[in-house]
Amino acid sequence: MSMTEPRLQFAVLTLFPEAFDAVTRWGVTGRAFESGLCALHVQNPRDEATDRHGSVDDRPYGGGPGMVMQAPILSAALGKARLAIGADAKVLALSPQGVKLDAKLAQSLALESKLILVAGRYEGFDQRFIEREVDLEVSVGDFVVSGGELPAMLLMDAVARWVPGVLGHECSAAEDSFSDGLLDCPQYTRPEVFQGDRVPDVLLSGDHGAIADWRRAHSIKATLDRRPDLLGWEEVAEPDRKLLEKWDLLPGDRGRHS
Ligand code: 9D3
Repeated sequence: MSMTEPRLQFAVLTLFPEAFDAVTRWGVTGRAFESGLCALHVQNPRDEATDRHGSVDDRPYGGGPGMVMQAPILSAALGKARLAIGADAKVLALSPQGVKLDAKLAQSLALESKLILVAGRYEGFDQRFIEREVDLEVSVGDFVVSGGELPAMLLMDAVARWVPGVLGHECSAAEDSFSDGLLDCPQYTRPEVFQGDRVPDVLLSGDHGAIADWRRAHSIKATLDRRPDLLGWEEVAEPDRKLLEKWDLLPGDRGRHS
């Protein structure tokens, strides 16, 4: 029996431990956890409650709606998580006030060997817990969800993909969309004709140079149209400009044929 250290050890503080089966049991991430390349320890703050109701939250000082997760409860749960995976772990809290997760942050977190994620419910965490224990607060975007669990799972997935060996041979994380700053190009598979719509001829041509050009042109076109913020270009420079021209994709160009 070969027992080897996981390359990336996660712990998560959550009131909903079973929710994390979504990451550890299914698909690409499921394989990473089931193979032992990644590992997850779940720690339920409910276990640290001291009253007979199992309370982990209380009303905010100063008044206002909602409840706040209590620092002593979170601290005790974090202590147990540190015992489980190691005191040198980096501690991340999932929070709408955090820095926004992107490919660059996910890639840098994948360089760590131990990460503790704090997923909250209610309105948030006692600030003293954040200041004493949390290294970084992370948001997953400018929209509200009902708790930190889905954001924590999203982060685990995005980070695990950067761990060598997690992706099969299909492709590397570095080849993915966003890593090269471009959206994916359109893709097609059989059948060649679907309800009268044909697959673009170039993709059937066997001309790998032309195919690579077509794909890059369409990636640039999609990014210009939908996510110009990803490009940081004012305009398309050569030789990409020639590619777009070749496939009639220049912006504002209604095409030579119309
Ligand atoms: C910003 C909304 N808050 C204003 C009163 C209340 C609130 C709503 C939902 C506070 C926390 C939450 C739960 N959300 C998260 O824990 C969370 C989150 C999110 O809602 N959006 C984006 N990223 C994240 S990371 C954690």
